[in-house]
Amino acid sequence: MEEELLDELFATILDGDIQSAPGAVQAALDAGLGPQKILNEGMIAAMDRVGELYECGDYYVAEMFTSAKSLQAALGVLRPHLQQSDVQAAGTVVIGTVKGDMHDIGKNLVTMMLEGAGFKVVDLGPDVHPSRFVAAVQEHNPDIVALSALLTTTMPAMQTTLDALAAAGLRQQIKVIVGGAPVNDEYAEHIHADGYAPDASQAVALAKALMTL
Ligand code: B1M
Repeated sequence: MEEELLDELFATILDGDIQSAPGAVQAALDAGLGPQKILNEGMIAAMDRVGELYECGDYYVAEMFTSAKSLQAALGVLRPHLQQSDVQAAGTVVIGTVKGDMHDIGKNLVTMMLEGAGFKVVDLGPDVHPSRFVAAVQEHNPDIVALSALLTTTMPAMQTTLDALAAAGLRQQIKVIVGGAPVNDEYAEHIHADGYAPDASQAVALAKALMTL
């Protein structure tokens, strides 16, 4: 039964079925499946499959796009279940996907989980120029800046963003954390970021840990 519901959700996302994806999440929730299981096994697993199909030429950008839309529609239903509402404001985070990179689903998930953990999050969206990160730090005085990148070609924009923050004299007052599929610990160290998180829940754990330093 659980497997069937997860398979159904997986299929709605794989097929880019924007109409049915929210209902498939609701059905899984109604059957008592945990939100984290629904997210990981029904939704993120489907997007990974979409990536594989794109890589081998079975899917084009259009299919990737409708799958992304259906995942976003499904997330709308899951969002309140991923968030715990009874937590204190834990700090302020400015988040964005770096310049040149339009992928925002992972970043949106990180935002959602940080908000759920009580952080105030200023979400700058995708394709954020380093100067916009600088302006946002000046305006919002955050504790943490979180950078997302999904393309190997946009990873260097993380470095450029860190350089821009340093040039503006802001680097010492914030912690910068990075994430996204091609990013890893080694890269974070290489660009002198303050931390790397492989997924949204570890991004929350990292942000919380940095707040205690
Ligand atoms: Co794109 N795309 N895409 N795409 N796309 C990838 C990333 C790719 C791996 C597909 C593939 O070839 N297998 C590939 C990149 C290859 C590479 O660089 N090595 C790729 C490509 C090539 C492209 C284009 C260049 C295609 C083209 O036009 N020829 C183009 C680039 C556009 C641009 O950005 N300039 C492009 C476009 C698109 C769409 C617009 C169609 C769409 C994005 C829609 C959107 O985001 N609104 C899209 C999609 C959907 C994907 C895949 C299929 C799925 C990405 C996703 O949403 N995953 C992706 C393949 C894949 O990743 N399996 C692919 C689900 C999401 C929950 O996971 O984003 O990894 P993820 O986020 C995770 C973690 O990474 C982490 O936590 C999240 C939750 O656990 N995390 C953070 C993310 N950010 C974090 C920040 C943090 C911490 C953790 O801060 C501290």
